[in-house]
Amino acid sequence: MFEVVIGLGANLGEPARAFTTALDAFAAEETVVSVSRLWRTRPLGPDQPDYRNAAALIGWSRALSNLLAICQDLEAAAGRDRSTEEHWGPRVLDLDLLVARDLVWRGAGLELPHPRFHQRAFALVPAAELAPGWVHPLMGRTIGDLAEQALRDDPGALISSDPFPIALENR
Ligand code: A4P
Ligand code: MG
Repeated sequence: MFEVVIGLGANLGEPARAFTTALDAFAAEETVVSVSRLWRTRPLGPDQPDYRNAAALIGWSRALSNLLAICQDLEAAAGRDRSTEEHWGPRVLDLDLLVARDLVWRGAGLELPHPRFHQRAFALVPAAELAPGWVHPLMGRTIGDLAEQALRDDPGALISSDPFPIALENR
């Protein structure tokens, strides 16, 4: 059983609804252990609307490549088309596998921890709500620590947060 923190991001359409649909799909397959607050975050990349970001801790008993494939199917179902997308540009749904406890994996289509996870407040802060004491296996520091550092380095990265707005089934 893998314990995986998934990062959810979106800045087009209805992010909270897209997140809930994705989390319900995960819950139908395996266990969604916990979900972070829903954060409003300053966009990183080209000029674009503010993002909503959140994180979910999931227990996953199958291959992680299978979880990534499900994430990509959910992104496509939400209307995402990678072929027309700008690098780091606006999107209806982005699901990233951020970290799977102490697993280090460097495959062609999947890297864990996510290669930019340790640098990004919009991923670290929601993840730190769920797994503050996990030690990032490449950085040797806890996710809580890395989140605090990212906020010190870029205090304006996170704008505000609300409780996750929509009740999820089976969690
Ligand atoms: N891939 C490898 N490892 C992973 C992993 N651990 N999780 C591969 C997910 N995917 C992984 O990703 C590109 C490829 O990475 C995939 O084919 C997959 O096999 P993608 O989702 O197609 O493209 P992307 O998400 O645009 O790429 P990238 O560079 O990962 O973007 P990021 O780093 O996710 O950044 N600002 C705010 N405030 N909040 C955001 O959420 N997100 C981005 C996108 C930019 N600015 C943002 C936010
Ligand atoms: Mg992505």
